[in-house]
Amino acid sequence: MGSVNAVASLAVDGEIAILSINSPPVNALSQQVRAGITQGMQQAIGDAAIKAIVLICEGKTFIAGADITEFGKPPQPPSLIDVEDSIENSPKPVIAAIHGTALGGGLEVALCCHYRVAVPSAKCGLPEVHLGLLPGAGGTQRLPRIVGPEAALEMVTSGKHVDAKTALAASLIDELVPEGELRASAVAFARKVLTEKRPLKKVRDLQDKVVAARGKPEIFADFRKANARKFRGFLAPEYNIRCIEAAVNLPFEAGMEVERKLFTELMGGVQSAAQRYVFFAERQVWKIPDVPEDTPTIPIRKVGIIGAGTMGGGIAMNFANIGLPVTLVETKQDALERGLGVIRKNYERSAKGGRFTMEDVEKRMSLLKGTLNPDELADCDLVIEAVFENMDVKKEVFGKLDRIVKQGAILATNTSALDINEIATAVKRPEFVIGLHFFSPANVMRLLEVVRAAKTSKPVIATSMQLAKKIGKIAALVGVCPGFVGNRILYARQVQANAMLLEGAMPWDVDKVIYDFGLPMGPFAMGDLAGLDIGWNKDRTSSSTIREVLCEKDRRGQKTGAGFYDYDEQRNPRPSPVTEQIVRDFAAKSGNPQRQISDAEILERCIYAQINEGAKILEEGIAIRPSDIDIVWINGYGWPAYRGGPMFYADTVGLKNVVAKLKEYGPRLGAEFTLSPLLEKLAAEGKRFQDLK
Ligand code: 3H9
Repeated sequence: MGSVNAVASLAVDGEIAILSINSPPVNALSQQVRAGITQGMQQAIGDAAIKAIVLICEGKTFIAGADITEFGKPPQPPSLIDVEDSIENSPKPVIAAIHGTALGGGLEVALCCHYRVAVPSAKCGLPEVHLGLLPGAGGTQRLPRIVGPEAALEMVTSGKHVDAKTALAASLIDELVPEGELRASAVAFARKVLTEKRPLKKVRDLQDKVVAARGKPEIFADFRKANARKFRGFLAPEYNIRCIEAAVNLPFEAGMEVERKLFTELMGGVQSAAQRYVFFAERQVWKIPDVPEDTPTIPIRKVGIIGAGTMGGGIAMNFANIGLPVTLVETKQDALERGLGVIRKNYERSAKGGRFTMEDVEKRMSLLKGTLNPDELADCDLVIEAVFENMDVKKEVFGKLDRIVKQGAILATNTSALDINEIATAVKRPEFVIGLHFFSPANVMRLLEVVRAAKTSKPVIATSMQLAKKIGKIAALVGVCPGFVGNRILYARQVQANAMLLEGAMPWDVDKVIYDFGLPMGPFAMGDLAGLDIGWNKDRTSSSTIREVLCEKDRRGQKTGAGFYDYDEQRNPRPSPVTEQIVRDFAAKSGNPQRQISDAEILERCIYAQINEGAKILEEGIAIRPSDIDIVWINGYGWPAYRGGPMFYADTVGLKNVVAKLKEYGPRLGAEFTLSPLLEKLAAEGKRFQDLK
């Protein structure tokens, strides 16, 4: 025995063969891995001295799934099903030895083994749904047979990883073995199977749990109903549910047929293509061409935050969550107390929801120190300013920080709009100035725009990206421009949405189209949520826009019970006759001919204007790559992952079609609108954004 192929090897321990896979980074089931397993199985089965086989992986994880990079390419034998057959039909018991993560095809392979052991830190999951897929190698048929249809429904539609203890309780694994002793323990387990003459247990033959659910369609109906909002627009969750239904109602082979058919359909569809693209985009986004991975970073042991309002407080929570001490500075005692009170309430709500214990609440609160004295920021390694959005105020704060905070510390601003290059002129160390644009609520939203100013140093960028990862954010590095990437593109949409109100559309007409496209809400509902009075000044208001008039009537959004919409006690929106009249008055004054605007026009003008702005952002080098823009819009604005982000969506529509439509709408797009030369060029060349390398 010895090496089977480049990624698989066989070792022998007495009468036990150990088939070991070593294919970094995650032992994905590439053609070589599949071949390695089938050949290794053949060898072990063919050797009369071998009585049982342990399947184990080297490196940081058990098999983490099919090799996603092979999707869409012609299939190479052996298939994953062949691999599974070689294991499941083995006349000798096969034991999966799991560490790290057994995911997707990896767990499906493990489910074909006769027994499974795992270390306590291991996790199991079927995350295919995140790729717009379903487990296509028997996972939907075997999992419910072992854990029951309810638990299976939850696992396949959420894609969540289950920890080893839970997996043991659900019979998904047979035994927990000590950390660091997986191989020896798995061999010992195999010996036990032999000495106790345990049967070759095949999950596919288990019947009890699926039979018990037969004739109970309410299991599925209730599940669909309970998750309707979460699954809205996505195909894969529904297809996963249908497969579990098939597992309950059909014999194994017939269920496999259903799985195969639905898997093939999903794999060929645009949703899965989009979600697979997002998978890689989420990993690309961390890679910065001129800031290599080995760039030195600045140790961050203590964080300072100026401003304990909604933003500052939310930002502070991120750091306390990972055990970093935070000093929060306010100008007034009551504002400080209010800020800390809100943080405590948020934490307590999470504790009540079962996310962590009350003890954790106290631990986190004890890391937060409030003060009115900015001198206490002196020894912080990172200070984030989250004060009022005003250039003079920000510059004054930075000037002060420059005098107070130790050399070598990062000075960050949470501005969402202001020119960070100008802010950096207020300090003598502009290379330490960076933008950390958190999205509200900052303790919840996953996106962080890391804004690189002209003089920001590479270690400051590398540290910010690393820290973002530590606090569980997804960070996109962007450059300085008004609104950066996210809000600049949002603004481009808003211009079109506002214009259409003057041409005959109502706010709810526009919002409905955007909602139906898959975003959580349209531009006007979003305005109501954020507050229409952001940037509004009651002393200088001049009834010059619909929004101003709404504010003047104290319709300042959800918080006042009315904005573009009227809201009931539960904050459910209703189209408002007051708004309708205001819109009609403005439309009449505009002199525009009023017309019925089609849903297609609403969608195209809103979304194509965004795409055009995204192209300009790329031209100007504000974003590194199109997929970074998509990451911003998926994680900061709820763009549906099944449409892959605005730039990916543009590729699916065809850039030629996008340009043609923008030209067709012409003057309607407004005086401010200009077509992006990059977009026009790519369209003329028949290329996609994805072709930009
Ligand atoms: C499936 O199994 C379908 C079957 O049901 C049916 C088939 C018929 N393939 O995430 P990381 C790369 S679908 C190829 O940064 P971590 C990744 O791109 C699959 N490549 O590490 C990255 O490359 P790079 C179901 C993969 O430690 C590198 O590995 N399985 C795959 O933070 C490191 O990744 C899944 O969906 C793959 N399957 O997290 C699991 N996975 O360095 C997907 C990763 O060049 N994977 N890469 O950027 C994960 O969730 C995480 O990677 C994991 C490790 C938790 C395993």
